[in-house]
Amino acid sequence: MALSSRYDPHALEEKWQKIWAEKGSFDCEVDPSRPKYFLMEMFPYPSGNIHMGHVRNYSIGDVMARFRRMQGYNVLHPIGWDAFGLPAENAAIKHGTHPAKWTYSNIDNMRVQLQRMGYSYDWRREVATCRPEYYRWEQEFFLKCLEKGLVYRKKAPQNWCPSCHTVLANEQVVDGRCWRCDSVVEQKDLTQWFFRITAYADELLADLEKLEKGWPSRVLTMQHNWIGRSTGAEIVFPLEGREGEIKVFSTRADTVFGVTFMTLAPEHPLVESLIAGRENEAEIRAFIERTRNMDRLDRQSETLEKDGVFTGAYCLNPFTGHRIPIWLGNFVLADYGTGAVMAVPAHDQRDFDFAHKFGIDIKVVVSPEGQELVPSEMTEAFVDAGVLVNSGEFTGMPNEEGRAAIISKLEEMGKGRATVNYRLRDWNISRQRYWGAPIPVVYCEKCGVQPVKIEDLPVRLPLDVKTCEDGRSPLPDTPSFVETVCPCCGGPARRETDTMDTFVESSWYFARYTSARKDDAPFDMEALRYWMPVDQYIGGVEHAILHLLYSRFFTKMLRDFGYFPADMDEPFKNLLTQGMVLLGGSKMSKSKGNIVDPDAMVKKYGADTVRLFCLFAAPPERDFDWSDSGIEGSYRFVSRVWRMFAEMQSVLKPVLPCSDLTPAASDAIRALRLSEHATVKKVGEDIAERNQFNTAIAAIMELVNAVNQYREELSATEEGRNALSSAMATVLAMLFPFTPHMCEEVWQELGHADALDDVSWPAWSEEALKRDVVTVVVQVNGKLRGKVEVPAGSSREELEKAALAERSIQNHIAGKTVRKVVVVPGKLVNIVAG
Ligand code: ANZ
Ligand code: ZN
Repeated sequence: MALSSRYDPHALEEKWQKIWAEKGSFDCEVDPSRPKYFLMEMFPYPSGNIHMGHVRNYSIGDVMARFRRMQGYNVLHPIGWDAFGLPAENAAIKHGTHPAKWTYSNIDNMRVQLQRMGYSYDWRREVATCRPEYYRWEQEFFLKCLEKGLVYRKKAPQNWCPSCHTVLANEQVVDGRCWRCDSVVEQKDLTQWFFRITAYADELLADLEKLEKGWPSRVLTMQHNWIGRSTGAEIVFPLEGREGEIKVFSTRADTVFGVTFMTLAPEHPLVESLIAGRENEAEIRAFIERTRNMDRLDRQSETLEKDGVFTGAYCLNPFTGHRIPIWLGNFVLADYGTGAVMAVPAHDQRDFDFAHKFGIDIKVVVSPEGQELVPSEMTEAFVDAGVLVNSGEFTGMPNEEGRAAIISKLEEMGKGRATVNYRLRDWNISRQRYWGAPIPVVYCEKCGVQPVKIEDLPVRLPLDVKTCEDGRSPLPDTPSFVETVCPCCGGPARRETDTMDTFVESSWYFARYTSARKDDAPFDMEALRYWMPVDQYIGGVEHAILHLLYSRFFTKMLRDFGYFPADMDEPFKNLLTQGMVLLGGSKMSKSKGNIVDPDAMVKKYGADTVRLFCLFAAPPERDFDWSDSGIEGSYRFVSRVWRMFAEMQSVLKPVLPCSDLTPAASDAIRALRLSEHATVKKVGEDIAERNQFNTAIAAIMELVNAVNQYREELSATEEGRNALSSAMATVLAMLFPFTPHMCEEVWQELGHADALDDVSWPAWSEEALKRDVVTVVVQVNGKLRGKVEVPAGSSREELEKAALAERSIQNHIAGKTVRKVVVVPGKLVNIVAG
């Protein structure tokens, strides 16, 4: 058969997709005799259609997966569906259908779309998190957590989204707004379930070090700051004239002699008893109301207008016994440290601003070396290091040293201790919505909160409910779900009707891929040992904190429960965060109407071209603008390669890539072979070491040009035809991860018995990369001053560099300025210097 001269992607793409599926080309099994490579992209939310962001994400992943497979790795490349969640519920309500129906039909549609892209997934491992076979295990993990005290119930002010009718984790509040719908988030007192992620704060922080080689540094920084470990001391201030004390957390125990007031968060538990019966009680209460309704982030902001009110009560400095007025302040967070701050206006800018506004004393206790600070002349707090002054027995010490001494003394006095604080909060996982995994507990009037028995899992989410117009969960009004019996006393009990945050499902799905169909346990230990950790994870940087932190937490927790191997500390060895696909410089979105539909593009150009363009347009981490001329260009390139094969088919033999290694008979053969091997080396390194798919493609394009350049000359001889055949086979092999369908078709048409799918990544040879050496003379101002040996064919830049680096030449130009360098390639370099 002959290749038709016109490239027509559609029939051939479908043909190869079918062949791969029938062959099970991408199915994999545990095989200890082979090295493994576990590669995955963040799984999609089944919104209904794939968008260009997905296509880019999965195309990057597919190139890496196919490349590793060609390198001989046993590759696990799975896909699944992040299928629970609010958007499904909202969309189903809007379209008058059931979230389950909506979700499953979207999955069916998107599965076809992904298959049409030719991605090399092991579809047998597909997971959908809304299936009871999946979330059953999550309920088991929850029960395990309950047993170990790693999940607990707590009543606390929560972020409440009035439009989504549910609480949000702190991570889901962005600039005071709901991450989903952008509504302003309110504070509401609710009893909720929390995962004790803070129990792992130290390990989550320390293990970031293990990820330094494989994760982008900005993601590591974000996680670092999110955990926010800070070392300091807890210091006790007794109340004046009554029982009780105020504990503060301070990173600056060295400034304890400079405390001139105390600031409590309005939510602090002592507040009620401090203000009851004061003459300005009403004013104080108004302030409390005002502040409680403020956004949490605003309260932390540096530019916040400081506000506060004096309670009328006093506490005592543990060292001096001085009376310290107790204020309430809007900048003190209730849930950080102890919710109380010892205020040192001389050395903390917020306290300084506050003291100024309310006319409170300023007392200097740290002084810059050899200088005296006068409070009335200070325009801002002095926050640098210095020497302690006005600090009793500690006066004269450098402040850092003084801090340690003061903490020791506090411990001795029983008035404090060294402590560590974290910015990280426990993870609230209760959601007051329907479309999620039920939390497996029941409430019994006699026995209280009772875990569902493990053998009674899964607690199935009932599907025969009608979702409410306003988004309220129908579960509390579904007696068949709610009414149950207590696992402890057998009496009547009510089920928990909150469901779990969907981030719980995505915190362990990667591991489930290793044993997706196992039904008697969540994971197969042998499979976990072989496949984990994920060697390469690819997804959007918007998940830098939430999903990645939760997944790291789950990995450590499941390890400690014995579900994961004892040495499995981190789930994702390498992380690539891909940029966005924009249109006209802005994010594609339905509401803006600037969507490029992948289906339409595939219909027009074929999947290979779409894949190629997504990878060629930019390095993967950068955003890029979708452009019609760009995808046209990619289509032209694929067509050109096709046409070249069609035209050269009669001279090409079905040989393997990099197979022509007989002594070169001509310069042209040598040059083409050099190009071929150098390209293999570069492309391999670009993909494996640098994730630079765009430059890899550019290098392949250059090799195609080189073939074109020598094609006529080499077609004339047997040796020449061997060289051409090898170079063209190499082009196909290297393009295969990018445009697999076209490459398979051509490969087959060239007469190969084996599919390209079974061919190894080409191996370049050192021998072929050797270039002949030529001698070039070097002149300085027209006089012969030396010679350099350089590889034949060196560029002007290479020659200039070699000439200037030559010892004898350096002597001649020492002390002079090089004004110009004239290069005659292969012959001469003249340096003009004076
Ligand atoms: C006295 C002091 C003097 C402080 C000084 C700082 C400078 P990081 O590093 O973020 O941990 N603080 C403690 N709890 C707080 C809360 N709930 N809301 C607002 N601020 C709080 O910051 C710790 C410092 O933040 C603590 O050290 C405390 O002020 C304040 F010259 O104590 B410091
Ligand atoms: Zn009971």
